[in-house]
Amino acid sequence: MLFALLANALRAVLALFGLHTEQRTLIIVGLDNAGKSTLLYKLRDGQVRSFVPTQRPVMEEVVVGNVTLKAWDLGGHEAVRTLWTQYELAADAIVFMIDAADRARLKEARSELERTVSLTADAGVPILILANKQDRQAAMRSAELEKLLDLANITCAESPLEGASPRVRLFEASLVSGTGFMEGLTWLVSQK
Ligand code: G3D
Ligand code: MG
Repeated sequence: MLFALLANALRAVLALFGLHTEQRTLIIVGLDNAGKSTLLYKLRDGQVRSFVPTQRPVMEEVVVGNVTLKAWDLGGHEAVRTLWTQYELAADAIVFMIDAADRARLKEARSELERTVSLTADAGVPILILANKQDRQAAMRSAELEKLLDLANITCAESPLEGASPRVRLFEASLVSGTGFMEGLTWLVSQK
């Protein structure tokens, strides 16, 4: 019930995002297991599902109104890196998902984030970092994550003018308990 309500609200946010254009593309990237597929299908039909890892495709696509959502697993897939680079460059907005409870892979996530931020700097694509799985006790909160991800440094070359919104922002979220991602996505789609 809660998921259905949230999914409806999120779809309304996406509808606003695609309101004045024929087509907008939102890319969801991050390491595998961060929660991208969960977000994708939650947006599509308001349900949280389980996924069998061996059936996990490299790229998944869902269309909500005028907005196409594409999810990519980053890391490891060197062979398809050129392809997802093209998608990131063509995106209107990017969600970078992190499993906030997975300290062991934070360094790997950081290097993918750094690559994504620098790749999209010229195009000025807004990036929402979703620090997912905040329902888990081990989850790192935003202050710690921003420090460990070295967010200030990653984005230092593009400090916004005073009062302007930064291009990259981190929000705490839990897809399981339904917190945070609504605020994050609302911020993201209001950037362009
Ligand atoms: P991916 O598409 O980024 O690889 P998935 O990630 O969406 O397949 O999610 C990976 C696992 O994390 C799934 O568990 C999913 O249910 C779980 N997950 C997603 N969001 C949250 C969250 O907010 N909190 C918690 N605790 N778990 C979450 P399984 O067990 O199906 O592998
Ligand atoms: Mg997936």
